[in-house]
Amino acid sequence: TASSLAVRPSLLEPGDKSQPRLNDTDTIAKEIVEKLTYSIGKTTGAARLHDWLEATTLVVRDRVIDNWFNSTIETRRSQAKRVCYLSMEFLIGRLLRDAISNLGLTDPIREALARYDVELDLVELLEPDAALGNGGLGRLAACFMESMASVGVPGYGYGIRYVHGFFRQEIVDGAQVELPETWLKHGNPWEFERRESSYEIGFGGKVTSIEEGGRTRFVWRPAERVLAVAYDTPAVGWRGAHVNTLRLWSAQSLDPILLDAFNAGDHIGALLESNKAEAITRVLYPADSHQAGQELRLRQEFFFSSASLQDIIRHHLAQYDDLTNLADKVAIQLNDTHPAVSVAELMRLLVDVHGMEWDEAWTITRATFSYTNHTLLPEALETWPIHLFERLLPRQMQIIYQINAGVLREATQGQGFDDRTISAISLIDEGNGRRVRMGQLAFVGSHAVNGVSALHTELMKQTVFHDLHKLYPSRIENKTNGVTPRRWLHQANPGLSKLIDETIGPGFRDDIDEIAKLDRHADDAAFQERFAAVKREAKQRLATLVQERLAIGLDPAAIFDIQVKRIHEYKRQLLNILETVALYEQIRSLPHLDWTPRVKIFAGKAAPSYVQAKEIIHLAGDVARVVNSDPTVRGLLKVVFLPNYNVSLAEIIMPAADLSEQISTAGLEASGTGNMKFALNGALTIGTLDGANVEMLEHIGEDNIFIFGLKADEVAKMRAEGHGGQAVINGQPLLRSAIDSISSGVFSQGDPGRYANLMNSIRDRDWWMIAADFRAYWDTQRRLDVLWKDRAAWNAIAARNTARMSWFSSDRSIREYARDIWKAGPGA
Ligand code: B1N
Repeated sequence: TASSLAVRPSLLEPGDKSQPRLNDTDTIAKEIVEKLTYSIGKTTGAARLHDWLEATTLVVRDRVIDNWFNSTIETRRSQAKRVCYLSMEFLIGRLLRDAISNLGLTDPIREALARYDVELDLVELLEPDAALGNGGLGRLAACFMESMASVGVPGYGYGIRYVHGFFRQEIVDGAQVELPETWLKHGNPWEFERRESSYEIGFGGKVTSIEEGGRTRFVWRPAERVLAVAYDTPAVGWRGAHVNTLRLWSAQSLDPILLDAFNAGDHIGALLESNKAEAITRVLYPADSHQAGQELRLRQEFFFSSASLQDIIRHHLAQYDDLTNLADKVAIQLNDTHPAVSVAELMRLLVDVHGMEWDEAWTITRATFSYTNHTLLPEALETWPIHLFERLLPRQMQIIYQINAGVLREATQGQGFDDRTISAISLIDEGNGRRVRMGQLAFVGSHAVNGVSALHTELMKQTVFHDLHKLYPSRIENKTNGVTPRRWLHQANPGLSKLIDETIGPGFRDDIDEIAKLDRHADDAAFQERFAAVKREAKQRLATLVQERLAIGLDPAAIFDIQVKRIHEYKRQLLNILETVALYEQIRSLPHLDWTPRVKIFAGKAAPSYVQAKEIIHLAGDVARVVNSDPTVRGLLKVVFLPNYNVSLAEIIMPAADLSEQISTAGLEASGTGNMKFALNGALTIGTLDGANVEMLEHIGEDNIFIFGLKADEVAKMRAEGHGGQAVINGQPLLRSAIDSISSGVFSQGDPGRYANLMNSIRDRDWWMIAADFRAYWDTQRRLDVLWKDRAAWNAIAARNTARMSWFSSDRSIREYARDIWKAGPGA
């Protein structure tokens, strides 16, 4: 049984830790050369840049490992509660700079490499991005890992080690092309395979029952079994004080080859089984806010959920030899419903495998789990056809029925709910060909359910979880998202960090709330100039990148107006493009006016099967080509679509923005986190009252953020009343002309029908309120044009944005989760 296992994963005894290392330049230089020589087999003369990267990484890694052991030993010794963050996605990006910076090694490493004429910045650029996520949800998980380590919460991330992360985007003839990402091609020095931590994961088969001492025991005999093997990556917190573990599961076949088939000469057939097993962790599904309904996706979800739970239970038993105190020692956070099958699987492990009574297991399960909802979009809410679920996970399906019976009993007997309410609460959707509702499962299996911004949490109560909220009125709470200031300020924007150091002292690096002291300097002319100089340097860096990659010249004196995020209709890149076209036409017809020069920058990936999103990318590129090559706009307007948006590109873009576009249809963006990164780096926000924008308005103040457009309740009302776009368009010549130009092929010569569907969708249903919000958006942009001319006023607002964003640190988010939901971490 698990408790008799001799292996205690990653737990060392206190005597095993090594001596602290010296961090002076001489020591570091010596160690780098040693690694180069003995681990890589190169002389300093023969070493290429990638060899220096590897040697440097190994030297940094040694120091990370020292701290990692200390953290692990301390958590075990103090019997501290562990937080397990189960997430299908961790959008990490590069790790070297993060580790160097958090360990305070930037100067000695830079100097040590310089002795060999090697530039640290160039070395860092060679590291591939770990892109094991789609967008905000995955990046949030990565920020949370860093913040848990920085705040001192014993955190364990659990996820999937995808061989191919998020696809690489190329633009070919204006259209998005998806290419496989091969981040592991040259190995990954940050991960450690833990062969001793592997678990069998079953699929399919049959459930039998046996009578045992007056009790029915269910036994699941899966038809297929796959091995989950752990790979651990350390997550270093600020100043390296605490290092947590990200444990990612890789699928392996239990019998890599079928020997019979192999010996019979069927070499291909012999390998089929292993291919099928390993397919589970081959590739990340590239759909953001959209359910991927494939069987393989459900396999992925169960695979990593079951492996993580088996690991958590084994670890717990090794330390406490008792499962009744599981919820006191472990908190498990479900990052959206992707790991929601965990609720059924933990019940199975407790009841079927460890012999616990159902009621006790259910109490422990609820006390252990909590669930974060990240979207209200109906097309993103996960449901699985019963027949598929049952075929793949027959015992978990039985358990879900049993859980459902208990919940519905509570609702009818306890509360006297009517039939409509009961069917809304049920874990089984009887309406659409019988499906399991993963949101309901996660909700009932958790003691706390949270939304990711105040508005989103309120809307959750009113919409998706309206009826469950009536049954469990104290379960839903809000935890507004945050971003880590280490990556998104200190590392991404060293120029600004240095200016802040020099203005208010370095205290903000340990306590981000100190950044509020900048507020006093926002109206100081000398400070404004320095703030603007930092911004200009960042803009110049981005301009250089755009010149190199796209051969488009940008003038850093123009407003850098940036919208970067996944391409989605509700995020309304199309509204931005229409305003761009309208502006273009106005500049051409009224050339004598004093136009404010602007650069419109777009980046983001479309899900491969999302037709409209791909058309929007195509349109952005088409508009860019026409505008940029039109001499009559005289550089007053430039349009750029930067391919392959990822974490590393974001680190260059965030510091370079003057204006941040957060213009989703109100009520649809759960939170947003790019909005926070931009504002922290001194961009002004033009945005709707949506997601965390609402709270940004409260913190930054209404004079320092540019809010426009319909509010969430107005959108809902207009949709219900059957709003259409044509009437609005008829009353707005600028919008009408922009739509007509696009429709008539001005931007797609030779293919005038290219954007017919996109434009007709605005004329007809205007589901995303693009026509409805156009006028307010246009007017707000023109107000910003005027403001730009008053450089002092603009710079003061920009500085106040930086000064007032500390609440949006993911440290604050994590402290709230730790205090209110997990009851873990320092002080718990
Ligand atoms: O999660 C982010 C929020 O800041 C964003 O507003 C929200 O859109 C994003 C299915 C999702 N919601 N749902 C997803 C991702 C992958 C997938 O397969 C849904 N992503 C979000 C962090 O809270």
